Amino acid sequence: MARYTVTSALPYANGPIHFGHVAGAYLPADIFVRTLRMKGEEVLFVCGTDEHGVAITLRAEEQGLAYDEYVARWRQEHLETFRSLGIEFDVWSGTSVCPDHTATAQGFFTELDHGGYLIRRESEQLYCTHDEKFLADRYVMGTCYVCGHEQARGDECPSCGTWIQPLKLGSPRCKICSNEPERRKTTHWYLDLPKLRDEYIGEWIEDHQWKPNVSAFIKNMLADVPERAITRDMDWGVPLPEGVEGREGKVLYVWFDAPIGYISFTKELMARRGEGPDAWEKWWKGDTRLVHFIGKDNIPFHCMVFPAMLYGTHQDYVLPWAVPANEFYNLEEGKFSTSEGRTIDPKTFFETYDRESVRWYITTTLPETADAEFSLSGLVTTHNADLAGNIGNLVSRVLKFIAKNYDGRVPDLFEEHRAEMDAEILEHCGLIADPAEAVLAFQFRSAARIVTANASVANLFMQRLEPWSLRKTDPERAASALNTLCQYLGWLARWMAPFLPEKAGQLWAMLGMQDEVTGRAWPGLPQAADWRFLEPGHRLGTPAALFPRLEAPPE
Ligand code: B3M
Ligand code: ZN
Repeated sequence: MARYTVTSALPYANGPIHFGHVAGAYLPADIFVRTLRMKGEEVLFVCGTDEHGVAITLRAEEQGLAYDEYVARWRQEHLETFRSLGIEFDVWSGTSVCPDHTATAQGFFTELDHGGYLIRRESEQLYCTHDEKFLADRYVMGTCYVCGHEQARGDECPSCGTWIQPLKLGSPRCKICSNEPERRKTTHWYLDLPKLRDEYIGEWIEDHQWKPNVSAFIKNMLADVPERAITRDMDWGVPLPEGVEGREGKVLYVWFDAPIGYISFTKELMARRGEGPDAWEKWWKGDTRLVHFIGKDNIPFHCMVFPAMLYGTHQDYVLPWAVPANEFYNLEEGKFSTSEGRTIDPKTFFETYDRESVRWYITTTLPETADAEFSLSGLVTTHNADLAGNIGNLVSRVLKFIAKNYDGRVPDLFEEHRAEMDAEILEHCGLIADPAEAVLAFQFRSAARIVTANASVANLFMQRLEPWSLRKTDPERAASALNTLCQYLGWLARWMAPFLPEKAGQLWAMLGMQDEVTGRAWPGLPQAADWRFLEPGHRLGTPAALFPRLEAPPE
C-alpha cells in the first residue's frame, strides 16, 4: 500500500480548456487516480484554477469585468468541462478564493527568506506615467531583440519564444494606453535558484528518475539557472507578508503562488472534511508519492522551481516522485491556441460525440513521447474499431444470445469442460497483460491497447468455439463457453473502468451487478483457480448497444 498525492496543472482562469490541455494534464491523471483507487491505494487528486497574473488582469480589463468576477466564471466553466469528460478531482478550488492560499503562499515567502534564498534588489522597470503604474511583464509590448518581431510581450516573444527582459525591448509601449513608458526604480524579491541548485536541487535533479522526454529538457536547463523575480508591482495577487519592508503595491508572482495552490487546496479540503488542522500534512510531508501531471511547457516550474521552493522552506515537504509530463497535443494541423482561433471546445463537442469515445480516443493518441494530433476522422475510426467493433460487438453478441436462449441467466459451467475453457481463454487466445501495470508506468496508450487486446481474446475465443453452433451439437460445452464469456466480461468491465468509467458501469449493470464497477477492487489478471465470480443462474441485466457505430465526420 502506498499513498499518492496527485496534482493536475492548475489551468489559468483565463480561457477555455482544450483537448490539448486535457491530453496533457487531466485525462491521464484521472485514469491514473481511478486505477490507484481500484487497487486500494490511498489517493488525493488536487486541482483548481490559477487565478492571478497579468494575463488575467489584462483580459478582465478588456472585458470590463472585476477580476474576481472574471476568474469565477472560468473556475465554474472549467469545472463543467472536466465534469463533461468524467474527470473527477477530490478538490476543486481557485487561488484567489481558497481560504488557506494567502497564508500558505506568504508562509513560503517567509520561510524561503529565513533560509536565505530570497534576494531583495532594486532595479529599473518600465513605468507608465499616464496609467501611473509599473508595467509588469505583459503590460509592455515592443520589438523583440532576438527576432525583431514587433508584437513581443514583456514576458515572452510569441514569435521566437525568448523569455524577454522588458528593458531591452525596442520601442516599448504601454499595453493599456500605448504611450511610451519611462524607467523608474523599484524593489523586487528574487528566488536564489543558483544557490538552491548548488545546495541540493541540482543533485536531486541529476539523481531523480525522469520520463525520458522530461529528462532531456530539465538537465539542459540546469547549467544556466537564473535568479527569478517572484514579486510584481500590481494589486491582483497574494500580497507580501505583513512586516516585510517595502511590501506596498506588490504581490507574489503568479508562478510563485500557483503551485503552492496544490497545498492550500489540500488544506481547504481537509478542513472541509473536518479532519483537523494537521491532516493535510500526510499528503505533503509524510510518506507519500507526489505526482504532478502537466504539459511540457510547465516542466521547468514543476521539475526545478517548485521543488526548489519546497526544499528551501526546510519544512520537510516531499519533492515530486514523478512528473509524467506530456508533449504537445495538436488539433489536426495547427496548435490548440486561442489566439490562432483553432480550438475545439469540448462542451459543444459532446452534443455529437460521447464523452467516453473522446476519453478513449485521446488516451490512444496521448502525446506521451512525441507531439501527437487529434483528428475527427481518427476519433471516429478509433471508436468504430476499438469500441463499437471490438468491445461493443463482443458484449452484444454474448449478452443478447444469452438473453434469448438462456433466459438472461449465466449458463451452467459443466465440470468436464472447465479446464478446457480456462485454458482456451486464459492461455490460448492470447491474454497477456494487466493494463494497470502500464498505467502505473504512465504508459496510458499502451494500457488502452492492452484493454482492447484483452477484449480481442474473448472475440477469438468465440470464433474458435462458436457457442451458437455448439448449442445444437453439444449444449453442455456451449453453456460452459458462454459461462466463460460472462465471467470474462466481468473482468473486462473492471479493466475498462479507469478509461471508460460510464460504459464500464453500464456493462457491469448488464451483467446484473448492483454495485459501482469503479468501487470494485482492481482485478489484475485472472487465474484459472478462482476467476469465475458469477454463479450459474445469476440473472443478467438487459443487454443494450454499448457503443453504437459512428458515422464518418463531415469533410
Ligand atoms: N496555469 C500554466 C498553464 O496552464 C499554469 C500552470 C500552473 S500549475 C501550478 O499552462
Ligand atoms: Zn500606459
